[in-house]
Order: sequence, then structure tokens, then C-alpha cells
Amino acid sequence: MNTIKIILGDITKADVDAIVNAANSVMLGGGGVDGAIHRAAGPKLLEACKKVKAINGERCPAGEARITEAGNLKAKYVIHTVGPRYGIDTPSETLLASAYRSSLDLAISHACKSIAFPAISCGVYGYPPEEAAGIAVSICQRPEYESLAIIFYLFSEKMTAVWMKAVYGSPVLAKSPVPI
Ligand code: AR6
Repeated sequence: MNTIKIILGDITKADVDAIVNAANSVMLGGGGVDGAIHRAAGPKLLEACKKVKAINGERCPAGEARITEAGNLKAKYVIHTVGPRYGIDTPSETLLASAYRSSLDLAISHACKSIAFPAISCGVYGYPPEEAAGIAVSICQRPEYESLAIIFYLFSEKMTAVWMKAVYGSPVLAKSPVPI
């Protein structure tokens, strides 16, 4: 059985080998969790992002992932992935699954033992949380990711309950912070 934990809290505090960022395709920072990760990591992260090869200004298309150093974060790496803008980047389900898979594959290929995910695409990109959680959890439960400790950092009680239901099948309400 794969190790999947859920925490209600700020992903920038995660003590893991790799923190996943819900970035945009330009990969030079933004709002939401992207902004929080860049603020906590400091300017080294932006410098590392600038070194990632860009094609027509785009460093990471939707559904793909890129890895950089993590600046001042506790983590060794930041894995930047771009989820779909719901209903705009299509098929959204395939692209969201691919964002999770690409991130997990990069973690494995860089010998990571632990990885923290936010709810990719569930903020300004508008993905319905229940659908997103189902996709996220089904990818993370695949046997090829058994060696990774996977932690989801959710930012509200509502989102935490949605993820708990996807992992455990019951809508247990979480209190902050809740390592399960
Ligand atoms: N820790 C954990 N989760 C967080 C944090 C945090 N510190 N801050 C926000 N969240 P979003 P997206 C949650 O909008 O939908 C950016 O501008 C948030 O409540 O950050 O993939 C990028 O540059 C929500 O549940 O990412 C892109 O342009 C989840 O993280 C765009 O937003 C994702 O919300 C990507 O949009």
C-alpha cells in the first residue's frame, strides 16, 4: 500500500525531499501556492527557474513538470508542474493526471523518498475539487510510486475533507494541522 498522508496547512513548511509547485507555463512565479513557494524559497528559486529552457517564453506546458533547486526551503527540490485551466486546457482530466505523474516520475528519478503536493489546478485554474482529488489519489496510489511518502497539503478544511474522502472513502473533517 502506498503511503499517502493529508495535512491541513502551508506546503512551504513541508519537511520533504521535493515540494510540488502549481505553477504556470512561464514558470517565473505567480499568485496562490506559486507565490507562497517563491516567497519562502527566496530569489535563488527564481534564478533557478530562469535557467530552465524556454520555448517561446514557455518553460513547462500543461501536464508536464520541471525540477529545480529549492532555495531557502527545507526541501531539496521544487518540482514545478502546470495543471490544466479547467475546461480550457483539454482534456483536463488527462492533463491533470499527467501533471501528477510527471511530478512523481521526476521525484523518483532524482532519488526522492518524500514529496508534498498542493491541490493542483484547484485554485485560480478552477478544477472542481472532488474530481481533482479522485484523479490525484488514483495516480498516487499506482504501484510504481510505492517507494515515495506522498503528502498532500490542503489549504482549507473543506478541501481537506474532500481529499480525505478520496483517500479513505469518508468525509472526516480535519483540524489544523492533521498528520494522518
Ligand atoms: N500551501 C498549500 N496550498 C496552498 C497554499 C499554500 N501555501 N497557497 C494556496 N494553496 P492555486 P492553480 C492552495 O491558485 O489553481 C498561480 O498564480 C489553494 O487554496 O495556487 O493550479 C500560478 O502561477 C488551492 O487549493 O493554483 C498559476 O498561474 C491550491 O493551492 C495558477 O496560479 C491551488 O491553487 C495556477 O493555478
